Amino acid sequence: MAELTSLNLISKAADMIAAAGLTVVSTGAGMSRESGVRTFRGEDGLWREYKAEDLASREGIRKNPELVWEWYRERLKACEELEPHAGYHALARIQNEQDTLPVITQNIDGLLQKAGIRDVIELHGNLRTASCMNECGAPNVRMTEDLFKDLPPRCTCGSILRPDVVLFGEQLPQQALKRAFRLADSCDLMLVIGTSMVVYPASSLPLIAMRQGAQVIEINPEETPLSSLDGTLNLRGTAGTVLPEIVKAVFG
Ligand code: BJW
Ligand code: ZN
Repeated sequence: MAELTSLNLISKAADMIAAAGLTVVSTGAGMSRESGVRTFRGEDGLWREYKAEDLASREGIRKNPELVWEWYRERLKACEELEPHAGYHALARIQNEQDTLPVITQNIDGLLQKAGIRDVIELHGNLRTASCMNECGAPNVRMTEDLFKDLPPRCTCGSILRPDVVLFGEQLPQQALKRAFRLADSCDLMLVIGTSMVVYPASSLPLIAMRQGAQVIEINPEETPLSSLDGTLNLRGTAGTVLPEIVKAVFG
């Protein structure tokens, strides 16, 4: 019976995707879990070992730049070695079949792009470049192995470099954020995949979508603050299993 229910939910989600004019995807760390990227919160989350404010804040970098850079070095190395899982390929298929499928992401791991997905809107930056903590105007530096020879890496002006990711208390890249808000405000359907929905402003996107009448599908093995809202279709499973099932139901 449980299986039947979940099959019905998949076929409902498939119908919604097939019928929607503009579908927008919003992903969080859980999207990459099955590729081997650790999430932040939850059972094996990164914040269990490290305090968020010690690593993902300007103050953290200033206080302990070596620790923060060690952490980003490990994560960069992991991201370079990892491959997108079946859920990523399923998203790429939807995008190819439907032509338009903007994907808003809080992730910095580059796996969407690695899966060939176009039109990725990175809300929390990326691991491709680093820049001067003191914003001296020197150009951004590519994050290659060379950068990690002597930690912490420094700008030509002598200040510490920081990865071009969005730390707590920092503004998100304004163009990306504007586009994400516009998409939330104009989409017919939003797929929200693998985010705990606790970090603002990304967490407000499905609420904006709902408020203007869009439908919302959540794909997450755990409940989030979004799950209990009227109008959310909850698919309790992992991105790597649920997305391929949906794609099979829509396109065969
Ligand atoms: C699976 C799965 C599988 C597992 N398949 N799913 C008080 C109240 C409200 C807001 C604030 C407040 N005080 C401060 C704020 C603002 C703050 C904020 O929201 N804080 C909250 C924590 C309270 N936000 C900011 O500061 C943002 N800037 C901003 O708002 O500017 C204006 C402003 C400034 C100052 C004051 C007020 C406003 C910036 C946020 C930057 C976040 N940065 C990080 C680090 C990025 C770089 C890096 O990666 O190193 O972004 S923190 C971290 O959390 C990272 C993530 O992108 C982000 C979100 O996490 P996510 O993706 O949701 O992951 P998890 O781990 O939380 O959840 C994983 C989910 O996956 C779970 O639900 C699992 O169940 C699920 N899952 N396996 C599908 N296989
Ligand atoms: Zn500098």
